[in-house]
Amino acid sequence: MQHSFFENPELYFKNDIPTGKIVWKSPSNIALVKYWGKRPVQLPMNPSVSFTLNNSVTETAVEYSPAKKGLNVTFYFEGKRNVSFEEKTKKFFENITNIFPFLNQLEFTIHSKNSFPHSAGIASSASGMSALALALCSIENDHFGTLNNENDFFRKASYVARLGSGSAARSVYGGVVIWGETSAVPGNSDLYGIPVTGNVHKDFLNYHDTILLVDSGQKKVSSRVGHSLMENNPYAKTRFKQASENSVKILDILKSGDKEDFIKIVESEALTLHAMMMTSNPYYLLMKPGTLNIIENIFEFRNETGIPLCFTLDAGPNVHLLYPDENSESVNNFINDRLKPYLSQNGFIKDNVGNGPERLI
Ligand code: 2P0
Repeated sequence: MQHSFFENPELYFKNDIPTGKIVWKSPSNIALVKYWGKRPVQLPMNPSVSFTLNNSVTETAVEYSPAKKGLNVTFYFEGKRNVSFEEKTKKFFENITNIFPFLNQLEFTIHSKNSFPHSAGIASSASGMSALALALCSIENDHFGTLNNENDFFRKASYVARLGSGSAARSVYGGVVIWGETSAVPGNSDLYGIPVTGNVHKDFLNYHDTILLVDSGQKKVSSRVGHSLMENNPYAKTRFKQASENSVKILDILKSGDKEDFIKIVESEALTLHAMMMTSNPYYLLMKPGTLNIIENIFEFRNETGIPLCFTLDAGPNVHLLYPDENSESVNNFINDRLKPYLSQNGFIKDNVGNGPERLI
């Protein structure tokens, strides 16, 4: 599918300009194989594969009405006017008027809220941008009827979400999602994510992700800067090749249900992401002592019990614990008995693989 599918110059109101309200709830996701490094415009240097989460969601209400003085956005986050989100969203909308020409005819009031704390280290750009992209696709379909086919609807939502934030391309579907070209999966693309849940073993479809909040401080480095550091990272080429191979491997593993092989890829991906940050110029150390203490404890727990608990990391110090549903009691006890000293006052967030976004209004 080409860019032209997504850009339809006919999508503008020829007569009356409507008023309406659309609400979407969209989840965050956690990458098993990481996207780190991109090229213009928001295209990944390698494929990535993720679990969509269930409880960590953004709910976004988009109210639209005829514009008095051209495209305009007023943005409320958690009930308060947020000028920074407002400017970011307006700029984003201005950048995608070729995709949705009707944006120029509307003004927007947006109310958005997250189910998780702002600085929890959960990818709020993934849930936030996917909710927004879904709302824009709903405006298109409600008034032009051009996205009645469900595949077309979500594919376009993923394409648009990607332009807002790369990882958001993966949040428009539930279960397991791949974003980025690999010859191993027919139909996938750098332009949008596609769901691969139909080929996933049932044990992985109700996997748990408990997010341990080691540090709730500000991010040390933005995703934008993090991705750009890969442009001069001496190991970049090898890393992109490895991630492509790991994407193919993880899809096979997810299909077979092999937890030992799952652990090897997922933990290696997390550590490699951090290794990329450590070997960039300038270099960043995003783990905290608590992060390493938790990882050591996971290794010990796994050796002692044989329970296939593993970890992954985002570009920060918090630790995602991934484990099967049947081990949730043992892992809960492990967190309470051994990991509490390394957690910040926010503790942890219990989540699991979810079914994807939902339109509420
Ligand atoms: C991922 N991360 O695959 C990787 C792993 C964080 C670590 O994608 O610049 O917010 O908006 O495209 O998606 C975080 O970066 O970056 C991210 P942009 P994004 O989930």
